[in-house]
Amino acid sequence: MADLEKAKHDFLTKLQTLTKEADILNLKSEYVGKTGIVSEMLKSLKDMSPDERKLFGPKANELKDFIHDQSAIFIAKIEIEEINKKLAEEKIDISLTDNIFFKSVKHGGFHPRTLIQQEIEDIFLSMGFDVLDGPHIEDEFHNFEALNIPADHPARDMQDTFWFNDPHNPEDVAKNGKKHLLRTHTSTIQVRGMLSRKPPFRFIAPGVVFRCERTDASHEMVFTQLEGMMVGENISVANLIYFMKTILKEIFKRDVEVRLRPGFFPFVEPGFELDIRCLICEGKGCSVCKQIGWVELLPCGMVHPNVLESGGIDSEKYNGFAFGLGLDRLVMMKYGIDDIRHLQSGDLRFNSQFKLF
Ligand code: FA5
Repeated sequence: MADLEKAKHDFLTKLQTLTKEADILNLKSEYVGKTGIVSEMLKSLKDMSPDERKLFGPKANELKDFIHDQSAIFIAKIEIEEINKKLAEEKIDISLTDNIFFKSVKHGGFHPRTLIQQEIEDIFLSMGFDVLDGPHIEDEFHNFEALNIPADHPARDMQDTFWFNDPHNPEDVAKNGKKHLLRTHTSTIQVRGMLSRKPPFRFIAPGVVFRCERTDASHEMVFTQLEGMMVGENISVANLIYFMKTILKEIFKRDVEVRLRPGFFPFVEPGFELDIRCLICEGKGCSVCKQIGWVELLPCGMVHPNVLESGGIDSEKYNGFAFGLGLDRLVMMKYGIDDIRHLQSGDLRFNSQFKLF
């Protein structure tokens, strides 16, 4: 029994001096490993008398368990100390604005298109408009038919369309319904808006659109439009012009030269093209305005009765206006950006020139 007490005392004394997990494991093995001090004592049980064995056996096993437990406790202590040390070393004082962490972090900012879109949304929300969204993948009903552009109508060629493969087989079309495409304009949301509400209503709908076009300084294949629609009783061209002027005044915060000319879109009658005097070259002629000094920005018009009827609206009782703002071009005019492709470039040297959060 005295040997057991001594073994326990020696083990504890040595354990308290150790600071590494590997050393503790070695010590443990020295005592309770295959040929360890306590293990050897247990082996000697067989040579003892039954009375001695009864007394010594449980005590030796108790010591063995004690050594296992103490070793595990000391290893855990070392691990905790290591974690605490690491935490103390890596602690960042976030109240210090000029520490190394803050110096190395570059602050992000909003994309210029987001800035303008948010500004326009705020303007229209303050005038009682809702802001709607719609799917990028559309069918030909929402992109064309409901907008008074039936199949084989030449106006389908005005916007080069990315069609999905599924529809090319006429049997499929007959079975599955309308062909699918990437929406070519946000006017699809006019249809969705009309079908989901009752007049009077007014909404805008910003979003990405897709056209299979060659790109140049003012044309992208993926670009952004902002649709607007107002339907009610006795809405006039004067109302339309008021809202168009309001957007431009609020965005540019100064007078900009615009011209209104007749424009053809099957979904409006009469239809207009609102052009802005090119602010990149001040009208002298450049690659953005194709040397003509004007940029097509905001086509609009009075909603065609056929469109109202497709949207489930009584065209005898109600009328309205719609517009489809070229949001990227507005952003270009506002910030003097001379190539639309900068907007999608993801180049931080470009993006970081705009307002920070
Ligand atoms: C349309 O897309 C009509 N849905 C707009 C409309 C809505 C008219 C409601 C009447 C009533 P358009 O194809 O012209 O029209 O495009 C509208 C605007 O999007 C253009 O004036 C122009 O500013 C912008 N835009 C057109 N094509 C591109 C392009 N490839 N890249 C960048 N902007 C473009």
